[in-house]
Amino acid sequence: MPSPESDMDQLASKIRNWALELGFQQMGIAALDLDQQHVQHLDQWLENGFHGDMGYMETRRDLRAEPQTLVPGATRIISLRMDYLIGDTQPIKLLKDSSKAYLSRYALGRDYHKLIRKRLQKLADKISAEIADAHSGQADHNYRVFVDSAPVLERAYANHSGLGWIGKNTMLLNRSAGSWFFIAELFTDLPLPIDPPEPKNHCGNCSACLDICPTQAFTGPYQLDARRCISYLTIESKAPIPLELRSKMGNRIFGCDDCQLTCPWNRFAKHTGESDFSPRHQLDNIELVKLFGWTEQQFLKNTEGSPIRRAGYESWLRNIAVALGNLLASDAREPDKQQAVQALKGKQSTDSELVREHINWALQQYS
Ligand code: B12
Ligand code: SF4
Repeated sequence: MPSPESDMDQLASKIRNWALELGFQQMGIAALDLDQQHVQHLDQWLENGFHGDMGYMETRRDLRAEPQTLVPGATRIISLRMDYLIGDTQPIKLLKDSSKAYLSRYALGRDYHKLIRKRLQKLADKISAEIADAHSGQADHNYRVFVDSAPVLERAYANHSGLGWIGKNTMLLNRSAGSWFFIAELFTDLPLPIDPPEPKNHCGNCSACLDICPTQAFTGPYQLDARRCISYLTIESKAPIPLELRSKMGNRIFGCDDCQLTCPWNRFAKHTGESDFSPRHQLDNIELVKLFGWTEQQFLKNTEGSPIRRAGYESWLRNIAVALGNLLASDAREPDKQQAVQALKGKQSTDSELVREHINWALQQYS
């Protein structure tokens, strides 16, 4: 008779195989206890006000710090990662072309929340079926699946479960996959064997990510002031974009990848095999004026099932107006500038005061 311990070993290796079959690239298991260094890091971050208007980071602090309260009875976290980088996009070239829009590589295709949640559920179902088989249909496990939006310190757990180390840019980095991947997890009460945590930080003396950040959002290694991060400014914040940061945003209209693009470990990043992450509506190579021309109905239609929806139409126009202002201040071709001026003027009478103000700022950049 196999011991309960070896049952769990066998189950863990089955879970690993199922995870790969379901399109995850790696899986690791950690105990639920959180290294208090992570909690201290979070508390310091909140105390510094680095979360800006992301009130949920503050109000749900306790759930993040005490995950036992999130899923009563759970003792393990199965952490998973899924690559999302698309092969044939040319991010660096795009960032240099001020007439085109740059959107974060993660946001070009289908919303990962939906895709990953479904896969996690399938993984949980397989585990349930396996346990039911082993116990003549009598047993089940208490679990919950999460990706991104739950109050879970995902990078901390991914680090605990051996998926990588936390880099100076605060990304989870993996020696054979860089950082172009999402993280997700399954909380469970099954006493699965724990994997060794990533033992080392491999950033060394490199500070490429800290140096390249267009808005100097890092106050030091491992310290990100989100209020200056273009990802926060273009996706999370509903406020006017601070004047002193606008010219630094270039053509980045939804998120930012600079601190990943520059990371040497991303030479080892693998391209995703998920066709759902393929770019929609030519978002990987499209003129700013075309996107600015979308009506609200077009925006809602074109962003159905896409992470871009999160920003909302008003922020979308605000962000593109800034990028068009930067185009007008650049050495772009005169016809491109004329098109930008026309596009901006065409929306100058919008009801949104926020958008109007950004349009007026953009037009002032034309000299
Ligand atoms: C809020 C948030 C943001 C905010 C704040 C980012 C931040 N660095 O905190 C904003 C909007 C700016 C943002 C931007 C981005 N995000 Co974001 N974001 C989150 C979210 C929802 C919470 C992150 C969090 O808890 N922040 C609080 C601070 C304190 O945490 P932290 O900096 O990560 O530090 C923690 C640990 O890393 C650790 N730590 C950090 N440094 C050190 C050093 C030492 C010595 C120790 C011991 C511990 C330690 O302590 C902290 C507590 O665990 C997570 C999803 C989730 N539920 O976790 C996604 C998440 C982190 N984001 C993700 C992504 C992809 C991005 C972007 C690349 C998107 C884009 N292209 O625009 C950028 C990257 C910017 C960056 N350099 O971080 C992925 C990251 C995947 C990965 N490989 O790491 C996540 C995990 C979502 C997911 N499920 O895949 N994000
Ligand atoms: S995502 Fe861009 S703006 Fe944000 S920290 Fe990284 S390089 Fe800076």
